Amino acid sequence: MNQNSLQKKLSKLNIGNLRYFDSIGSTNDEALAWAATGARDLSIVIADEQTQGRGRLDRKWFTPKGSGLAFSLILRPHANLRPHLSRTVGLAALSIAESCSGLGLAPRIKWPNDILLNGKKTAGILIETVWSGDDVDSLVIGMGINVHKASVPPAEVLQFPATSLEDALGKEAPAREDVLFSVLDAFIHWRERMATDALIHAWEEIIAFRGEQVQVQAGGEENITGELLGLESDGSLRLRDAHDKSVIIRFGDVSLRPSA
Ligand code: BT5
Repeated sequence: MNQNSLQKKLSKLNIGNLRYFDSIGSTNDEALAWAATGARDLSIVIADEQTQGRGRLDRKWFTPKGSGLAFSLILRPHANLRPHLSRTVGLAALSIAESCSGLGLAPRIKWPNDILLNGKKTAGILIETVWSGDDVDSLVIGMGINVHKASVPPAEVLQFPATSLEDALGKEAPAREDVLFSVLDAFIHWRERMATDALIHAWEEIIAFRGEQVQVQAGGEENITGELLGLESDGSLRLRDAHDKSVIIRFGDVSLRPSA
């Protein structure tokens, strides 16, 4: 993977500019700085290795050399998409999921930002915002995808089991450039439909643990528990609690509720 091979591979897609790094701290940091100085819509920062890759809440994201995909996409939302920006994580998750489906795999989206294969995390998404006063100037959508086996961190550093495309396929994974192409292709397709119900339906259709009892760590002291019903039109999660009441959750980490 290098600047030339990537540019050639992506030349058929309507993207902005591309910056490739052999090694970087975090592609999101580079993309945030670039967005703040006027990067074009759909510009991409991509790296072979990240030394300070980040997840949400400053958790670590591992991207060892030569094995995974780590990139950040800069989104400059048109006025018509601004009311729907809370759907961005679904747009990104669906794009990765569709790329996995295209390989014959059966992905699930663990709300809000994890893509699972065989119940294990294969990809994560981190969205950060560049503000202009009170308005969103641009969004940076960081995506980390485990492609080859070597991209999967050791089990002892993880709270949730992880896998790679190669593990899930049980054979050699496609080249990382090819995976990137199919994710971006799906992203461009779904961005056109970001304001439609179709996006929410497609996202909800592959949501993990639907109809099951889950617990959500949403930042408070107590976990929220209930049956996972589906999504609201803004992408929030809807549960039914033990008192048969609907509970709407905007941020958190979902897991299956351990049986008593
Ligand atoms: C995420 O956060 O899953 C968001 C990951 C986003 C990574 C991309 S890579 C390109 C861009 N540049 C960045 O610096 N970041 C973005 P969260 O849901 O908070 O999950 C983080 C947790 O996932 C960690 O605490 C680990 O337990 C686990 N983890 C770390 N690396 C992993 C990997 N390669 N595969 C699976 N799980 C991993």
